[in-house]
Amino acid sequence: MAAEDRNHGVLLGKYELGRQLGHGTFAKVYHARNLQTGKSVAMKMVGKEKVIKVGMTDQIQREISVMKMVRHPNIVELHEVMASKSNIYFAMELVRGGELFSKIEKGRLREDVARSYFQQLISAVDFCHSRGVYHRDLKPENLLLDEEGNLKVTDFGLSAFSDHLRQDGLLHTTCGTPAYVAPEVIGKKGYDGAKADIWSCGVILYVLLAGFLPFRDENIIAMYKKIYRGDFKCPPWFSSDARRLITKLLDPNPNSRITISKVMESPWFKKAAPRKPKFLDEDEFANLKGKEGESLNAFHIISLSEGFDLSPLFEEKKREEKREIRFATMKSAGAVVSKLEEVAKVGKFSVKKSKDESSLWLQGHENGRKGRLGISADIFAVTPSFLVVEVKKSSGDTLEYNQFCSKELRPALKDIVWTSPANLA
Ligand code: ISQ
Repeated sequence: MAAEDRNHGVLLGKYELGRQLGHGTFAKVYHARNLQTGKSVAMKMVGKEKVIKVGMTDQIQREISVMKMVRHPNIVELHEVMASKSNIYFAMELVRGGELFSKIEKGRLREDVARSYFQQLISAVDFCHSRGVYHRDLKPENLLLDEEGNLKVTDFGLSAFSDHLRQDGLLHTTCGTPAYVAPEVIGKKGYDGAKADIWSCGVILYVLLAGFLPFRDENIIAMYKKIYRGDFKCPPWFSSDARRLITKLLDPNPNSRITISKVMESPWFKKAAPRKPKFLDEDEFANLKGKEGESLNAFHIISLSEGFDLSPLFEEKKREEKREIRFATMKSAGAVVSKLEEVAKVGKFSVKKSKDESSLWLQGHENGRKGRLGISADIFAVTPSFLVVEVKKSSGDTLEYNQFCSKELRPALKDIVWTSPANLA
């Protein structure tokens, strides 16, 4: 960091600089705090002398100004760009979940998980391309995760400061390989930024699904040759839809390479996400337990749930008093949803689901004593394989609700309710 830009650790009179978050060959990223707003940012610093691509083209300048104006949930926001005599500074949204690729270090991703990240990546890329902004250097380091696990692409429109192509005409990459770079980008001055981004998305998708790169060779020249020829093989675990899509993305001819809109229409991309249960956050844990301040673990939840003690399911007296059914299950969220849908069909209820399918609303078709009966069900994941389901009356008559519970719901739930081994003994 150039000393003249700082005064008592305060950058350009505005940002208090903190620890370094990361660095590439040409850029360093620091944690920084805006002293006027108190907000934390990620401050990317690029030494001017290192940016050999001097005389930024109008195109790049325009792209940077576009990036300062746009917002997208999967794009790291660019708050402002500043410059001193020797450095350029980019104040960006701080993303706290680390790099996506740290997940792959632990092994390849399941196809549905990879799809979710790829859909977010394509959404970000499509958004920028539609505004005339290209990345040109999509690679693992540019794919971050926020605290909720959402993908955030960084450095869109900042290709003038990217590591791979400099004015000396040589290819520079952070890890010394051109692994993510489209064949037409290597050694060529003019190329279509949109097409190059789509290629890189193809490499990224391959890596997510395989856990390794599509073009691998210890010899860098041999690797270039593979990239030029589009010479790769899909591992046997790739589905045929995934293979088809990757083959279209990794087409070495940019003119015949698939377009973003066609990617979005592809069967692999469009496949619906599996049903995802809610994970309990701290407040929900506290609410479920009903006692603030007391720590709650899986055993508390189990003991709270009716699954632990099946008597509420069968004892007439308790059943009538209770308006809420809570049970534990080791079945998948999908199996719970299917079971509830089945019960709804028998009881002539219509069903609405939240987008993530962790909540269901059942509504009776007929007007009862107090209007239509409404029932809500929420699925919570205590662990990925251990769920707690809460079923409650949301509208209508309690007696009608209790009758529905005893005649239809409870008998149907018997198949999926988890019973503690202690209860079975
Ligand atoms: C935002 N948050 C954390 C790290 C980052 C690295 C590079 C660019 C933006 C970032």
